[in-house]
Parts: sequence; C-alpha cells; structure tokens
Amino acid sequence: RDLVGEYGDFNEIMRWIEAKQSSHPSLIHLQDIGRSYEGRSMRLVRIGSRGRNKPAIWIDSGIHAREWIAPATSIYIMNELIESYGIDSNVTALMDDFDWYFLPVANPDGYHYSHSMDRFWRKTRSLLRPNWYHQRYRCQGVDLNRNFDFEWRGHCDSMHCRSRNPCDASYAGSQPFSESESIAVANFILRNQGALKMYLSLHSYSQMWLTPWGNSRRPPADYPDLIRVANAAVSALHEVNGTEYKVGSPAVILYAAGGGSYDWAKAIANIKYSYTVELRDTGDYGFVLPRRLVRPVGEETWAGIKAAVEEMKTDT
Ligand code: 0X9
Ligand code: ZN
Repeated sequence: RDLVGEYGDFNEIMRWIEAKQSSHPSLIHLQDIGRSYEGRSMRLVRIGSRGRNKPAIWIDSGIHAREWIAPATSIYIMNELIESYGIDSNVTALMDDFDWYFLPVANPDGYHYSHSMDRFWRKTRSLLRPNWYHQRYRCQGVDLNRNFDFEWRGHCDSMHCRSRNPCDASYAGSQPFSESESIAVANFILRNQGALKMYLSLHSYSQMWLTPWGNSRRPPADYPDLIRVANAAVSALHEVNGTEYKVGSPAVILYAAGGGSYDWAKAIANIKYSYTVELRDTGDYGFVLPRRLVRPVGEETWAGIKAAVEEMKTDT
C-alpha cells in the first residue's frame, strides 16, 4: 500500500520503507540502530545521493505514539526527496549536499499499541525494574521525551513535565536512558555528531516550531541564529496553506520539561540547530487528525524544513 498521504501501522511503514529501498537502492540505505523493548526494529533511513561524509540532517518522528501525523509527515518528506531527485533542482541539490537521516517510528512498541489497543497511548511499553507500584497497577511505559540524559527530571512547571509515577503519561523513567529506544537514538547521534547539522523531532499538536531550551526560560547564546532559521521555516510553511505557527521555547510558549530529545541533541551532542516541531492542528482534532490533512501537512512541513536548511546554509 502506498502510504504517501496515509496513516500506516508499524508493519505497513516498515514494508513501505523496504519497498522504496528496493526500487531506489542508490538513494536509500537502511540500518537498524537498535531494538525496542518488545523487539521491534529501530529502522533508520538514510537518503542521499553520491558522496560520503556529507553534512547531515536528522528527522525523527513518533517519539510519542499517538501523534500519528508525525510518522506520516516523515513518509511524505522521504517520498518527496526520493521522487524529486533529478527532477527538482533544489531537492537534487539538497540530496547532493546533505545526507538525510529519518527515524520514522522512534517508539515502535508504543506506535503499535496505539494502533491495536489504545489510540491515545504516548509512551514506550517497557516494564523495567518492576516494583510494588508496577505489580499493583501494572503501569507500563516511559515518556521518551523525558528520558534523555540532559536535565532529566529537571525544571518543571506543570503536570506535563517529568513524572516519577510510572502510571503517568509523562513518566520520565527509573533513570536517564532507561529505555532502549532513547539509547539507540543517542548512540547513533553521538557516533555521527560531526556530520549532523540539524536535529528535528516531529510531534503533534500545537503548530509550533520550538527552539531550545525546553527546560528553561533562559535562551541559549546562539538564540538569534536559532530564531532566524525557525522564522524562515514558519514563513515558508505559512505560504503553502496559510497555516500559522508560533516560534519560541517551550518554557515560554508551551510548558517547560527536562529530559527532552532535542535539548539533549543540542546540549550534549552539540547540534546547533535543534528543534521540536509540533505539527497540526491546534486542538480541533488534536491527535486524531483526519486522513485528508496528511498530505497538506506534509507539503507545508516539507516547505518549512527546506527553508530552514537553506537559511542554515547562509551561516557557513
Ligand atoms: O511534551 C512534549 O514532549 C512535547 N509536546 S507533546 O505534545 N508532543 O508531547 C514538547 C516537547 C518540548 N520539549 C521540551 N519541553 N523539552
Ligand atoms: Zn509529542
């Protein structure tokens, strides 16, 4: 089944990726960077043309299981890159100049669970270190976006931030990197740290292009550059369908939370341009965004990302 403009379950997404790879073997390289708690592949897709050791862009999606528009948007963008190569000169240049790494389903077990058992599941499905609380309530799963080892269970200003209760949707884990899924992401990023120029984590919903830091109201020293690139992204995004995005740090425009992937990518892996992108909508449909909006969200988000990369290139 062609998943462009569609929502697919975990197995359908893996099959779509494999089929694309076999029809475009010179543009796509697949690699498993780890396994989920239940043993599913953490499948990373590298898209790029000739040349090794190119600068690279990282895009993950599906850290939160119920945010189905995020993996669907990665699929849309991967397809645009692949199918426009050699046809659209801007996209051709973006693939000649950069390697594009996609982790379309960063939380495979949670994503599968949100398709099969609970549409609003957010976390992983792990049950590590069972304690009395787990025994009694059988609560499973950790919020991967609270589990990275930077400001873990750090500054917090709302119920969304860093729960110690394994039954909560934002449970941060028993310790930083308690989850094999966050470890797989971190290890790959650290190994490829020198090449990675931009880290993007696709989420939903809110229509926000979030800048670091997620855990603090204090801006990073290079905040003007981060804002310049984010503004270029949201203005290009707006031109496509008129969708309005806010730009700023979560602590200021959303809520503060520590242990997030993009803060870790900037603070620890030193990737300067690190963003969390909260896709459509602003709450009318929320996580259950209708299928007819998958393609428009893909189009506008891809326009935003291309503009961000072009704007980033103006610094060097
Ligand atoms: O709470 C989150 O992890 C993100 N929002 S979501 O609705 N997709 O769950 C926002 C993450 C922003 N990053 C940090 N606050 N660290
Ligand atoms: Zn999310």
